[in-house]
Amino acid sequence: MIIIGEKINGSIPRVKRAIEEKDEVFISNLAVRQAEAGADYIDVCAGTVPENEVEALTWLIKIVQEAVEVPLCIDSPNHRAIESVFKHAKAPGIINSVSEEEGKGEIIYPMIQGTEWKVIALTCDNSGIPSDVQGRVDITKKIVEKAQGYNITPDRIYIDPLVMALSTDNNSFLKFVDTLASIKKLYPTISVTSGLSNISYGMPLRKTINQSFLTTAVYAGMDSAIMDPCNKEMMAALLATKALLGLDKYCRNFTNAYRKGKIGPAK
Ligand code: THG
Repeated sequence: MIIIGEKINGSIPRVKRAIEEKDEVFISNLAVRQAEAGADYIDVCAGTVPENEVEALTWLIKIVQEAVEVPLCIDSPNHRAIESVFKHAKAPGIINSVSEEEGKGEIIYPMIQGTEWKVIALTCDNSGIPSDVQGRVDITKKIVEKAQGYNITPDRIYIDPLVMALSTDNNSFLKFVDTLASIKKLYPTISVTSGLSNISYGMPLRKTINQSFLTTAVYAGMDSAIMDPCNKEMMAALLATKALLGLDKYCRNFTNAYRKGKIGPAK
């Protein structure tokens, strides 16, 4: 299970302020805490500031790399911004994200061709996000074919099937699981990832729903999540699920995480 730590995101008010005030200590603490909690990648997202997104992302990348060895996940809806900051990354990480929207792949894929960078690909195109399973599978095929043209193999691709809110589509999760199964049948070495919070939009007890989404999606074969690794209850649920699935010999990982205080009930 690959954990992408989500906490350095300019859409979170406290992080937005830290970016505006160039608060290095605050950002570097977020990086260290997520690395210690078990993040495999540290997501960096400047958030809602298109005018100075490149400047903000460049600064975030610098601070995170000074603080931790964990590789970056460079998060922007703007492929031109990703292209501008890419040179500042010292080690291969993940580009978040590409999609079948016009022109994106043509910038992102050549940039990571011949490197060890991985890429998150969203199942959307210029017409938006298909609500049905087949539409998402069709976009995945186009993504894999286009990436193949730049020698980027499926094992470097994380598909994000963009789970919809359960409150607006009651079959949202079931469609996610179907999409995941179809994609993996077609491309056994591909990975599937997702953010956890879209599923619970518009509902009460969002964290409970997010946690149920995480554990059932892992059972269904999800390989990665963009999540808060410092949320000890969420991490406990994740490690418990791995143990239940026979992926934790003698439950050692679970027990050690508990002893080290990394997992536990909500405080
Ligand atoms: N897919 C991809 N990238 C993404 C998303 C996705 N990037 C952005 C977003 N979705 C994932 N990132 C966040 C970051 C923060 C929060 C939610 C999603 C958030 N954080 C709360 C906070 O820090 O205050 C609380 C988190 C918690 O305790 O669990 O809400 O879907 N490819």
